[in-house]
Amino acid sequence: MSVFPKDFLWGAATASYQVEGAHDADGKGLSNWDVYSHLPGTTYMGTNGDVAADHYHRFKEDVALMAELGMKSYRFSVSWPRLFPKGRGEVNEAGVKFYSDLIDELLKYGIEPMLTMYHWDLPQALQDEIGGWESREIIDAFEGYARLLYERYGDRVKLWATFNETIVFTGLGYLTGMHPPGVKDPKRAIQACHHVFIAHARAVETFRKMGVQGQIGFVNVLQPNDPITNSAEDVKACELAEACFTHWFYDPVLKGEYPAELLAMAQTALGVPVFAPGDAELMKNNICDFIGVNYYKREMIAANYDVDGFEMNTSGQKGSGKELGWKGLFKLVRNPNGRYTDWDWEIYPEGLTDAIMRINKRYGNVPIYITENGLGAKDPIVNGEVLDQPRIDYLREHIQATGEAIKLGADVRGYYPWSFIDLLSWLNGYQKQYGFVYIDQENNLARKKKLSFGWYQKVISSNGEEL
Ligand code: BGP
Repeated sequence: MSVFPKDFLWGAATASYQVEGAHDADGKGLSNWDVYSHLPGTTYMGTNGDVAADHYHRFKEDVALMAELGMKSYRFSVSWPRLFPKGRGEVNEAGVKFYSDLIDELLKYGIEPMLTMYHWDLPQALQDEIGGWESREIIDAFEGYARLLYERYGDRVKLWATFNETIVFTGLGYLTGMHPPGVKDPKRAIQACHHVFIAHARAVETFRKMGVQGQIGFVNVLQPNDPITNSAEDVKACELAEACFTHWFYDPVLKGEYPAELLAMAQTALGVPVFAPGDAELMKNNICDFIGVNYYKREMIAANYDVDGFEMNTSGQKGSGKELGWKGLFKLVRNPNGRYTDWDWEIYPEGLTDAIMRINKRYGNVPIYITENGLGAKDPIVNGEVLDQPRIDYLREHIQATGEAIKLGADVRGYYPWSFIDLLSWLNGYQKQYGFVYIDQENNLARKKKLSFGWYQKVISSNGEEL
């Protein structure tokens, strides 16, 4: 018998900027990514999401493929500037209609929509006019956006996630400078991140006040950190990494507060986050209904006496990734015994069981959805067929790892591989593929099912028994 519950949501995920294209169609405003990706030197070979998979124009064809795959649920995100071209104020009805039609199309096939409100594409107007996430004004703007989503889609969408991977868009946006707005300042990063938690709490509060039927959660990446040796220094460095990367992002939404020790450290050293009156109560009173976990890899951690910097492998040249970290605190190092992808991400399925069980241990038996998991690879094409066997192997092992956590008692309710279709990888271009469906860039973006498509179809129809 399958370890997966009868109503387990087998799904797949995408995000607006990475899949939709149509970046200026039908009254959409520009997002921060529309602007940033056009600046020289920001992305791999200057790739951008202007056209992407053109899902905006082809969503019916794509949803038909989802239905053929047997998907029970589809996780997508809404582009805020498609609905509010300036981030607030005037609503773009054509944008509202696009997601309304998408939701109807999904429901027509019995596919449960999971809607992510913010997967990194901020209206550029909010960056220019108020300073984006650094301004408290954004909290009201986000709440207004959330309210519109509840009003227009609340009758049909039952699964809601406010934010995707806050660590990435605030960390890369304000600390390492690799995402928009390209700032490198820990103090500004921590305060921007605080505004995200408050915007989240406000959106949850409004959701409940408006009586929207369904569940609302938050999506985080989880990279379990393990010390590279058992030495006291490495273990201590690893505990700090776990607090910074994991507890800082999960505690506020699942416990309604920051981890106390780290909060004291940040406030003493940098004077942030600054709380406004009411912030602490708002966080405390608006704990999530569920948590979405994105899992790709784990990180090995060592004490750090030398490395200060963040150079990533964005080319897919295996081994070109460098050690990265903060001098004096910790660094991320390579596991000499590990299996790695071409982008130097460790393939470690047991880490997914660990990730789930670490959440279970710290926060109790909270409902969990695996909202992303997948292998980025340059897929081989043989006689016109996309033979992505490594993806099948990766997903099989990770589905098994999810099953292990369920056996251990975790309440995992769904699994959404990243990604349904090939799409733009933010910094790595189109050559880092994740999809079950291939996009032929040479042939008018024609869709083609990969080997993994037929495989995942069986996984779903057997409720995870046939792997
Ligand atoms: C997550 C993001 C996704 C997706 C994925 C793969 O962090 O939520 O949007 O991009 O990672 O990452 P990448 O595209 O960098 O390989």
